[in-house]
Amino acid sequence: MTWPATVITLYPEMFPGPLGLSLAGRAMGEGVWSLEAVQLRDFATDKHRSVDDTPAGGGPGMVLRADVLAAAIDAVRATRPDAPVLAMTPRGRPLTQARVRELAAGAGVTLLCGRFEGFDERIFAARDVEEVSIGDYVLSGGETAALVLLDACVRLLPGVMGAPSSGEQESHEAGLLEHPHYTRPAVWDGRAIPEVLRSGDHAKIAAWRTAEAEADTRLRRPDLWERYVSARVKSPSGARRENKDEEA
Ligand code: 6GU
Repeated sequence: MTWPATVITLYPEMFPGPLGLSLAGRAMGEGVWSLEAVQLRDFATDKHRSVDDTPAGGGPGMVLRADVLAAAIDAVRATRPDAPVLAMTPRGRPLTQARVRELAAGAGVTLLCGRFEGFDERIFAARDVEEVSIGDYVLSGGETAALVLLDACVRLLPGVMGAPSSGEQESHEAGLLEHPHYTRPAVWDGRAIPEVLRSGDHAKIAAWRTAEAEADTRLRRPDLWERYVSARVKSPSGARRENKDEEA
């Protein structure tokens, strides 16, 4: 079954872009997912095919027209009724690995890419559209954010990642940053690979990796650490390990 992605954009030439290469590109060739870029301008109704207008109340830039956006959304929804519609905007809810997992397990996605100052707010009252941000910085348009979201989803589709289990230990899947990695040579630049990784003791290695992941998360991402610790306290399986943590 193909996971269908549709992107509504003023720059359809930006797609598939990097997603036509590597893992995602191969998966697309195999029919695991599909990508259709739809030109927003095709839904303009006036003779100048305008998609934007000046902001009400004044100010810089231009705003995408709600009527044009609605026509594009309705047209795509007619062919992809089960795919959620997401608008890429720095005003949106921050994208998380949990949401990515849900989207990848669903019926595909329809992504709306903004340019200029943004969308006429009335589109969000008139249509079922989820506003999504990929971080606290401003991009020149939603297209690169759409590529990010699609990359994160596509790699989770069945058969896309080389080893099916390699996703389970990685950063953010368990609410922690992933442990650090090493490979040969055993000594490089006078620096040796941590001895435990050469011990062959798999239980000891697993314990070391968990400890490193926890230490790095606490240091680098106190926000994630806070959530991880409070989730552990609440879950019965984590209660024992939580006591150990309090002693340290
Ligand atoms: Cl989703 N879109 C745009 N235009 N800028 C962003 C963003 C999205 N997320 C962070 N900055």
